[in-house]
Amino acid sequence: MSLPSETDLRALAESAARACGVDLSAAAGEHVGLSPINGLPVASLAWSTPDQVAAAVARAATAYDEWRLVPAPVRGGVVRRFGELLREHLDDLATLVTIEVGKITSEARGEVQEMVDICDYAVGLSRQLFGRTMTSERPAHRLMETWHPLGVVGVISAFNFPVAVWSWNTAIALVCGDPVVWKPSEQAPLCALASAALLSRALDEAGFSPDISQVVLGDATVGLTMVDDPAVALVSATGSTRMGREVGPRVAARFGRSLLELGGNNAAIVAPSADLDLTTRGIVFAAAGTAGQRCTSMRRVIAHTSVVDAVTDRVAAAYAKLPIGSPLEPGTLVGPLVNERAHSSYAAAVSAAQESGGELVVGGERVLDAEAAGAYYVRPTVVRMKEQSEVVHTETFAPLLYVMAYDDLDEAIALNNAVPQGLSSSIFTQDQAEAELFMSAAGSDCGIVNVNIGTSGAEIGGAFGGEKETGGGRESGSDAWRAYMRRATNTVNYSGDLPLAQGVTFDV
Ligand code: UN1
Repeated sequence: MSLPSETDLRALAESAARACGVDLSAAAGEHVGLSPINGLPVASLAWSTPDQVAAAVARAATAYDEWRLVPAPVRGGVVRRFGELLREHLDDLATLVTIEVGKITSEARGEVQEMVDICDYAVGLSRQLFGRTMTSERPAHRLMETWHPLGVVGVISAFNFPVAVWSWNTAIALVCGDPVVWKPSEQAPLCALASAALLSRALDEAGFSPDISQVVLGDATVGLTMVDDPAVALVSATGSTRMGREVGPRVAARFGRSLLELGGNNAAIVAPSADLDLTTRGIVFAAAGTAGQRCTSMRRVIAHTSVVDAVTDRVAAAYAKLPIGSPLEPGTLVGPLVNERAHSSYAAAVSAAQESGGELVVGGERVLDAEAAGAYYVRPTVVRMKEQSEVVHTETFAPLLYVMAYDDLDEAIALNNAVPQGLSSSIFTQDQAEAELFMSAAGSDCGIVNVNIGTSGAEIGGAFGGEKETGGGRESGSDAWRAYMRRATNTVNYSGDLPLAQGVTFDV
């Protein structure tokens, strides 16, 4: 299978970006982005200076003064138009996702579909930003809460979902009345400029300020400028636990709000009653899909001793047949790792696993390096572990799956929960009591707990996020919108008298 040339990829990227309305000459600069597909340059763009970041935040703060007063359903109208533009440009954006981060076409299209879906969700939400009314302890009093816009939202997103994660934050933030400043991954500036160009168009058509949605490009220093800016009310950051350890305390130090979506180390328990066909398919998509580069990717299988050999054999057989190669080719299921660093971490983890007693079952090697020395394709890998050693406690962002055995379910749940991360988890079982136990307070400690599906591929309707070193934030559906608003508790007295709460008397 041949990899595309630099000229071909550049031309494809430029035409997709232009179709979305990006002015490439205005964005040009000295920072060269490489496509993971062939390891070659795809675009050279200018990065924002700290002053430009501060200016963008200041403009967003000014825009907030007006945007917060626009009725929420009218704000929803802008998001609805954005969703229409995304539908129209779904293939353009998906092409950019494939070129800049290496996702296979189906997954890249799925990512843009997720943007469309969150827009639909946010439009409905724009008429449902409601608070509660509580019973007051005093006569002729009303106690209620009102939700108001919060302020400027700073979004820091990662390479692996270069557009969807921004859209979850942005669609919700916009209907909540908050302008957004986005610092995308350095790996995916064209994806960001193209998505933001579509949103700018929707804002412009409705006569709203372009400052309601802005993009600042650059590395961590650009993100940290936003993190430290007191005008940024909420910092929503997706990335490594290391990044979150830096961002969380800095935002907290200025009493800002943060929403952190950090590492995962997601396991599936395979019980004796599991349907092994379904289980195998679930494991292979979750562990090898997206070349193991989702924060929800499956990294561990904890299988009952009665089925562990069968599961390992089936997964290994499926892995041996997985088509690896250019994500632009229709049949490919496994694209490249994002860069050389990702490959080094993968190679180091494979060695460490073997050194700690692991047996390499399938994979472990780099492929297509003869064709493109700067592109990092690996064969999805399974290592059978005797125990959950240190390397298994670490998130390696690659298609590397550890398989372990268990005897009783409590032991399996303890293994599931023994890692520092707490994002996603699943159990494959036909036994309802086991499924219920796994979802109960005595079960998985993760933010996502699934039954008979893998760990990845969450729908937008639920709250997305996890516990412990995953950071605790929740984005997307359910009541995650509340993080983007501030709550006011209102007590209204229509009694004509002044009874005090808690029966206090204070006669003057
Ligand atoms: C991520 O990897 O950062 O559940 C987000 C999923 C996707 C989102 C993953 N909907 O796999």
